Amino acid sequence: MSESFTPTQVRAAATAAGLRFAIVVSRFNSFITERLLAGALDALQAAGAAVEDVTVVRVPGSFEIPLVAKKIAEAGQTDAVIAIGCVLRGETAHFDYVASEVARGVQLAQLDTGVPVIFCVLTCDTLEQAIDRAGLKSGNKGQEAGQAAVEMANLARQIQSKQPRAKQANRGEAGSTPTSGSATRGNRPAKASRSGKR
Ligand code: INI
Repeated sequence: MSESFTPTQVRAAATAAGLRFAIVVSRFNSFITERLLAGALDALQAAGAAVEDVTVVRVPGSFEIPLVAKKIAEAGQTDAVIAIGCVLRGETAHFDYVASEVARGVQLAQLDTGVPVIFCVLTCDTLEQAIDRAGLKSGNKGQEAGQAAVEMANLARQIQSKQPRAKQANRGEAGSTPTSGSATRGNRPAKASRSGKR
């Protein structure tokens, strides 16, 4: 490969300013999930998210997360959704059903809607493992999820603004190649009507 072969690199902007987030939090194992929520909020605030651009929705258990995440994403007012839950292995197979369905459902929600849905559902064998991941020995997975949400929300916008050339030509837009990070706003219109700010 020659040194002059330098493809365009798309790197997500690190700021959350102007982006809107929803966090769907399971009340089941709230001792853990509320700590994950606090971590996610810390990360969004640190990245510059405005408090009025962050919505928290609570659901009974992790099994209920995908439906609510999908409905929020479908509404088109949110740049990224964070799914927070904690599934602990018990004596029965219930763990396996809940864990696999919430993972599958969250993935489907983001693929079906095109809105990033960040998977912050702990699936642990013990409460101790969950505590470690909710701010003790292994950091706070909620904080990591908040950072991932900022990255994915920015990436989704940036990639959306970089249409393939053929598609642009078909739409008579050849020559107007936007650069990465340009201001195309995929999921923006509803907020403008909600607050009148944008
Ligand atoms: N929900 C969880 O979020 N974590 C669990 O560990 C859990 N366990 O073990 O049962 C759990 N169950 C509830 C489930 O998510 C639903 O809320 C319930 O089945 C009603 O649909």
